[in-house]
Amino acid sequence: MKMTFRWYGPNDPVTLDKIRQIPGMTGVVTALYTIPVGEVWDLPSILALKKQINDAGLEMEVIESVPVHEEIKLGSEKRDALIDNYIQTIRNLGAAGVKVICYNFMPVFDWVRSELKFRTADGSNCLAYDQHTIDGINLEKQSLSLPGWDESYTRDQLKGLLERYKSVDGEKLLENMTYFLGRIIPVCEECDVRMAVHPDDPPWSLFGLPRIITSEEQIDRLFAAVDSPYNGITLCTGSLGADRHNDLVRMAGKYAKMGRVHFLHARNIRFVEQEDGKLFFHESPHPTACGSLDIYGILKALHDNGFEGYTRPDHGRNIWGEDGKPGYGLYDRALGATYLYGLWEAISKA
Ligand code: DNO
Repeated sequence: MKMTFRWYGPNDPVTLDKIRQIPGMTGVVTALYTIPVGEVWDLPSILALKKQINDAGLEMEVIESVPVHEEIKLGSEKRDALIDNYIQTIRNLGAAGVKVICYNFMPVFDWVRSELKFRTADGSNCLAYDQHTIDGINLEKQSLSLPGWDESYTRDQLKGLLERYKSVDGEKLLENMTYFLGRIIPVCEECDVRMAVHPDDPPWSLFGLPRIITSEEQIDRLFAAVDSPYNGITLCTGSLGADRHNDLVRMAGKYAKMGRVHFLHARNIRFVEQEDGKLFFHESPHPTACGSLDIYGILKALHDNGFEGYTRPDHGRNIWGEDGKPGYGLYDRALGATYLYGLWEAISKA
């Protein structure tokens, strides 16, 4: 397991120097944030970013994300040219020594939370999901945009996109994803770059839009559709774990054994029971005891089944007065990294 840290590029207040001082850190996970979705990432820009990272004593072996254009997800006639661009980006990243590309296939929106600064009992704040608030969102009347997304839309653009997605259900979306992977995976094999799809967060359909990377059954379908070790996943515990039907320990073991887990996003969440039974959870410190997920069990299952991928501590709270980008401040993620590192050492030596 290689420990990495997400870095939002030169404007990230969490600088490379700080990341380097976290024990066990080997590299950062980042992206070229200035290139519009759909365009080719040119080699000189990739190499310049890599140099900046290497000069700080860190590696750049994982990209999160190369976003997939909506026309590809919609399966429109514009998709082939956009997939050609995506392929050229894979080739350029491979030439620069990148090993894993994290991406997602969620229509329109990336991760969704209802609160960015939910105050917990110890005075820290974190991201939370309250089904009541989500149910109250009307996208006809309001727009939705969260920090950390690769794209955001004006109200009119959003309206147009939502309209076009009316003809795309879960089956159609999976078909479009299979088409996309069918074209790119042979290139990944050639360039030795592994694709690691990020599960849908949360893992159910929202605002009438389909979401398909949600469960063991769906991930099995995805793997069968394009059967190559280069077609893998980012095991994001907080995303899949939001659906209590997902047995994360089992999934971690099974997919690690298949050699399909290329990247681990380790995050814990805590479910809070509501009187009316509606879902509420907030993100929690990474250790098992602090949340509802068995982080130890997941790491053990990965270890015992030969996991050799990259890991990063996912979403941290804002603690010690830090006012960081939601989920991506320094302190709590650094604590998470050392916890995960220690857990891995103990499991490996036991
Ligand atoms: C949220 C992240 C996601 C992830 C993308 C991958 O914090 O885990 O935004 O980067 O879904 O494409």
